[in-house]
Amino acid sequence: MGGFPRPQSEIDILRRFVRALEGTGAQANPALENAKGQAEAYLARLEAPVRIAVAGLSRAGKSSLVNLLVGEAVIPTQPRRAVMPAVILRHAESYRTTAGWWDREEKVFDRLDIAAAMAEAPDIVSVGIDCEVLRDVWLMDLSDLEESGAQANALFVLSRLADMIVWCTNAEEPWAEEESHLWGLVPKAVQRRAILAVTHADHLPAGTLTPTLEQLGKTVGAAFRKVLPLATTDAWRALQGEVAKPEVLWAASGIEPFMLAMMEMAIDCRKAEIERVRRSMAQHLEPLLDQLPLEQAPPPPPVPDGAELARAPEPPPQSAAGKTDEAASQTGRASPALTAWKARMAAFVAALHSGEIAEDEDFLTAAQDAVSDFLGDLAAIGPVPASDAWIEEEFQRAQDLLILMQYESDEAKSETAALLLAQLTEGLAHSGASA
Ligand SMILES: Nc1nc2c(ncn2[C@@H]2O[C@H](COP(=O)(O)OP(=O)(O)OP(=O)(O)O)[C@@H](O)[C@H]2O)c(=O)[nH]1
Ligand SMILES: [Mg+2]
Repeated sequence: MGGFPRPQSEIDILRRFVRALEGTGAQANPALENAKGQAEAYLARLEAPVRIAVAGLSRAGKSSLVNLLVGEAVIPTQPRRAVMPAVILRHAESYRTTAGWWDREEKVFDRLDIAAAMAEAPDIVSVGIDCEVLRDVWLMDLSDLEESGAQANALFVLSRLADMIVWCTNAEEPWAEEESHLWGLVPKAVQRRAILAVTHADHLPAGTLTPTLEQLGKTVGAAFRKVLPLATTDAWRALQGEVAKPEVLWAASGIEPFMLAMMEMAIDCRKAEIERVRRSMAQHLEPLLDQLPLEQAPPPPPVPDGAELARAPEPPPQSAAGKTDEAASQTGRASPALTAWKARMAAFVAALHSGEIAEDEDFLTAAQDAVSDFLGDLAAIGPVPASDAWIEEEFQRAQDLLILMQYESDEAKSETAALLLAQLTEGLAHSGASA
């Protein structure tokens, strides 16, 4: 599997870069000030753990799996009456539970106390525990995805926080109809990195596990990197030494191949993120290093492939609103982002004409897909100049809005969504983006 990648040299370069900028009159130079903000954002990305969402139908075994992975019964697994917001497990030196909201300050308890946090009716709960694995990954237990009252919140967490997903399906009724529907709501960017955990494998009668897995492989296997059986409660009992031969039960539980696959995928996520940051550093920060009176010259950022270096230098930052179509056309060609978005919009319009999009809900879903697919296109286009950073932010915001709109009783959802798409199109066309 290899160790979890730690891009220490990039982190050192960025820290020195930020320190050097703090000590100069960089504030007077908008390009340097901008670069400092970008270096800080890169640092945050390089130092952040990979965020793994654990989702699935109610009682599928999500919390049991998360508890097993940290080796501690942190999240309750009894049936409950109240809906449960997303619970994020992350590393902390000592126990700490936080009730969080999207729009107000969080409330912190200096102990492990999910019940106390829940009593505050938060949008999200975060639990800090001193567990080694959480230094590299966050585990996010998403409950009640199928509950209308909690779904928007869970999808919001998925779209804003998750890097990858473990979907739990119960082996006794694998991939129920409702799961297909819920899976369809998961943002595409998250769906791309997914493992299917087939829980309660120990409940299947002898001889039925293999055909169940084969069937799942045929039907939904293509959507997942791996489809792996799990007997989570057996692994838990083995871990607690509650059985005569814990090692035998542990080995049969499937937890080791699962952990391996999960960490391999997390490592892939981390490597891809490091690569993106490296390319951006080479493109945006390297030219600025010369301008800095660094006491100790940092080594140049790692050089990616030749194509990246051959790119034109970043144009000076300019406001997105100030440019005209004319200005954009003066660049000689449409930006890759605009081209990608136009293609998405053309497909959207074609679906409208063909009658594929017939209802309000279809329109909204298609609009969400267009925006989410475009965000994927943007990621594939690669690093963008700092002046184009607004594109991703703007489309992320639009994605959030479209997700939340599903749960509003707005009569004119399609019109609102159409207006939003039009605004995005106009923004891109008029910006003269070079990305
Ligand atoms: N036999 C068996 N029981 C399991 C397994 N995984 C979970 N369970 C049991 O299934 C029940 C539900 O598990 P949870 O972990 O609470 O499931 P959840 O998906 O978090 O449920 P909600 O939060 O209520 O949606 C509990 O009684 C667990 O002990 C498994 O692999 N095998
Ligand atoms: Mg649970």
